[in-house]
Amino acid sequence: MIEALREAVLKGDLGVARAMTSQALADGVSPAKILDDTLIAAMEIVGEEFETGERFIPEMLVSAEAMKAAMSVLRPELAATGVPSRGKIVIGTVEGDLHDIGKDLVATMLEGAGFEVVDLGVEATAQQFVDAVKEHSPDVVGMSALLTTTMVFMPEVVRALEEAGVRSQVKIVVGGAPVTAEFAREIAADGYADDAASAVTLVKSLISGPRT
Ligand code: B1M
Repeated sequence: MIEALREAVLKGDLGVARAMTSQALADGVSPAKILDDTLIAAMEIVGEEFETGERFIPEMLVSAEAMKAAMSVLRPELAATGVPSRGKIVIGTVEGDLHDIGKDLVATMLEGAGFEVVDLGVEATAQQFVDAVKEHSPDVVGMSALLTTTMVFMPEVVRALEEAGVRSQVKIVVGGAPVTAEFAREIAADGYADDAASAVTLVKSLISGPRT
């Protein structure tokens, strides 16, 4: 089952990916195992094949769509319902960056942990982050970047929040494959998370703990 689902994502077969995810859940496979051992594992392979020239953008895209199809089945299992709000987070993938699977996963896990999430989608500009902070008064701003060429927009968002006079009202959390804890410190973010589960732990600790 796990192998077949991974294959479906690799081949970009949306229908099979959706059906296999439902079947795996019905068979009692945990949502975390489906996510880590099949979906994320498949995207790792997709990335490696892209790097070695075995796969091109359209094939990378169909795999991403298949992962999203599987996620549409998995999402309700990952997100708990009826949990009172623990806080609010504005999240987005930064300017110039179209990668949203990881950001969506972080958003889903945060929702599952009881946070209210305002999702700015992809290619969110610094101004959009500022406007969203003014409009929604979140506790946390989360930025995702998957490209070395777009992570440079993260400090721009930090600067824009400072210039708009709202930086001190929020904690800033960053993540995404090329982002590191060191980079987060350099740009004066409040924290970095490696994956969706640690993003939830980080956000919880930032909201309950004192501002550093
Ligand atoms: Co792109 N791509 N891509 N791509 N793509 C990567 C990122 C790449 C590493 C592939 C490779 O070369 N091996 C490479 C980046 C190289 C670099 O800069 N270092 C790359 C490239 C080069 C590109 C293009 C430039 C290709 C081109 O056009 N020549 C182009 C850029 C487009 C753009 O954004 N402007 C491009 C396009 C695309 C597609 C559109 C085809 C598609 C994205 C579809 C979509 O997202 N809707 C795509 C895909 C699918 C990938 C790979 C294969 C998979 C990404 C993914 O979804 N991973 C990726 C290779 C790889 O990552 N192995 C690759 C699964 C996801 C669950 O993980 O997003 O890392 P991830 O999220 C994790 C953590 O990072 C973390 O938690 C998540 C869950 O665990 N996290 C956070 C993420 N955000 C967080 C925020 C947080 C905290 C944690 O706090 C707020």
